[in-house]
Amino acid sequence: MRLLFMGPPGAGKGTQAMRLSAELGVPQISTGDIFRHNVAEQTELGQAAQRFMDAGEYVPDEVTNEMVRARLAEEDTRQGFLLDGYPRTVDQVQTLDEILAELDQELDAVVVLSVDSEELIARLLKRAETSGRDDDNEDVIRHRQEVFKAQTAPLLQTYEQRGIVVEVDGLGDVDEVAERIVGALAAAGKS
Ligand code: B4P
Repeated sequence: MRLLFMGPPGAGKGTQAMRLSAELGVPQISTGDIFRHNVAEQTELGQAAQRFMDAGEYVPDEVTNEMVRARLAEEDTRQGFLLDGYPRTVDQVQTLDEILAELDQELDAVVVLSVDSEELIARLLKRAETSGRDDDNEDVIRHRQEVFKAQTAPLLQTYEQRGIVVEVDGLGDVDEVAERIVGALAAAGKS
């Protein structure tokens, strides 16, 4: 199974991708988590990413694409993967297409989680109480929503045209949303 998880910040991508990857036995590849790990370890990649993340901006495509290319070349992705938070720009969509063509692989589905924006902001403000993330403060949270609307939401059309989008209502408790995702994938003949 090769899946993408897309949706605005706070929609539950990371939360749901972690659960589903354990169920399917394929790795979850979260670009946000990889960046945060590198920031914590103060690697060169982390230094390149940090100021963009702190400002709620996307890390430049060339940095992000190179990181994903290297990750998808690893052996554990042969049987499938779940990409969480990538691609987020037109350039990243093109690069992912190239990477998958080189690997002779295709995406099975793009899971899109939809949640209204006030709920998204409330969730991220709640997470801010404990996360310690520099991008979990109200101004940056609102900016991240704008960046998503401008740069990432339009990409959904590309995948819709390919007929692989599975849209799921992300409102409700985590178990409920997880059940909906499994049900929607099955209904689309993707499991
Ligand atoms: P991410 O780590 O992807 O952060 P995010 O969009 O905020 O989503 P996240 O996965 O954390 O939140 P989730 O919706 O699961 O990106 C962070 C930054 O990294 C970006 O701003 C950018 O700078 C950089 N970056 C990452 N990928 C990039 C790329 N491809 N290109 C360029 N830059 C990139 O959950 C949010 C909260 O909601 C959690 O607290 C969770 O517990 C809660 N929640 C989840 N489901 C819920 C539910 N059903 N009910 C209530 N709460 C719920």
